[in-house]
Amino acid sequence: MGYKVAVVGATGAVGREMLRILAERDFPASEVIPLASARSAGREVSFGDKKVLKVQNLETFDFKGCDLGLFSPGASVSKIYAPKAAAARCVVVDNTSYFRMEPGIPLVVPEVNGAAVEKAHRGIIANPNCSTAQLVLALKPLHDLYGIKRVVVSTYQAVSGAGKDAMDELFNQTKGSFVHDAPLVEQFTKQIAFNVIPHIDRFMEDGSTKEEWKMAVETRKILDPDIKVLATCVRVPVFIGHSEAVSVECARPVSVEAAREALRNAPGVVVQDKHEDGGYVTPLECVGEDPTYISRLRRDPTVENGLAFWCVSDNLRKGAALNAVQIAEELVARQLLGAGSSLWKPRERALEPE
Ligand code: A2P
Ligand code: 11C
Repeated sequence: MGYKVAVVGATGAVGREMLRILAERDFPASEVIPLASARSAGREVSFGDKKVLKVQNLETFDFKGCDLGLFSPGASVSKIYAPKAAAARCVVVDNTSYFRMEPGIPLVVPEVNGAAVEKAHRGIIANPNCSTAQLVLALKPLHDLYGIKRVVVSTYQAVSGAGKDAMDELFNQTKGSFVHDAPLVEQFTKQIAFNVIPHIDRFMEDGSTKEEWKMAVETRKILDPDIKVLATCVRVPVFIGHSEAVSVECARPVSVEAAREALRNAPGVVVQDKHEDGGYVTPLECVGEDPTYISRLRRDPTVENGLAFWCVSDNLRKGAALNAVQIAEELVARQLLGAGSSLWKPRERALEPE
């Protein structure tokens, strides 16, 4: 039995990774259809090592007969096409921010709240922001152990989070600097090469940015509505791999050793934390890797019951494409994918308590 899978945004940084991961994990697909804008129709993209697929135009594509749509074409595009796909009974896993905070749309990191896929009455499941996905993976075992009350996190986010054009901008500015070219600034608000920019996504009324807001509200939706989160999100001149310096304040007394053990046993998490030169993970080392790496775990002595750590993950994988494919695998495991799926009995399911 195989599923017909559409990958929307297949020529983008995340879409290409979705194709790679579907092939790598041998997802039970009978057919994979890459979709992008009319600009890319007819272009070829790789699917695994051996296959090449022709990109089709999303605008004219009919989702009827598709079982699964993995979407990463930007929020304004998902807004229009994800509901169209779901109306054709194609379950959408959407990587954009558009549906995440809507009631009735599950926001899922399978290792943390996989069962939430059962509540996808509307046929759309949201994938969290990349910086949230790796954070909640690390927070979950600590929350189970000690009850997290408050999180303070500073991020160091790779340019690939902003897409393929942003990666080109870092490359061109870096290259250009050696021949004294004036930097072309289009994708970011300032030069990103040899710089850091404390601004991701648009500004909110309270002076925070939408990226910082997303980290707070998404963490609460996935993990616990009572956790307070203060985030400062910063773009750094790294191509792939988001890093986060995290401090948590817990309700109960903490032990660094017990926290380390809980993180070691947590799915999707790897602890690499030697107190010596190089005994920690940097973003360059996590590229192409699935886990979220934890290093520099220690007590935060400035608050009662405080812990601090460093957390790194491939933002295109766990932060986006891998998590989306894992959600699809969760649907398969729960027999929620395919024409006969009970996901398409909305009336009965809508009556179930949330
Ligand atoms: P295209 O390459 O045809 O523009 P990234 O996040 O790396 O910038 O990638 C965005 C992805 O979303 C690309 O695959 C891009 O396709 C796709 N995309 C952008 N706008 C549209 C649209 N209007 N319709 C379909 N796909 C789109
Ligand atoms: C970035 N985290 O690094 C963003 C990218 O809400 O899906 C993902 C934006 C989102 O720029």
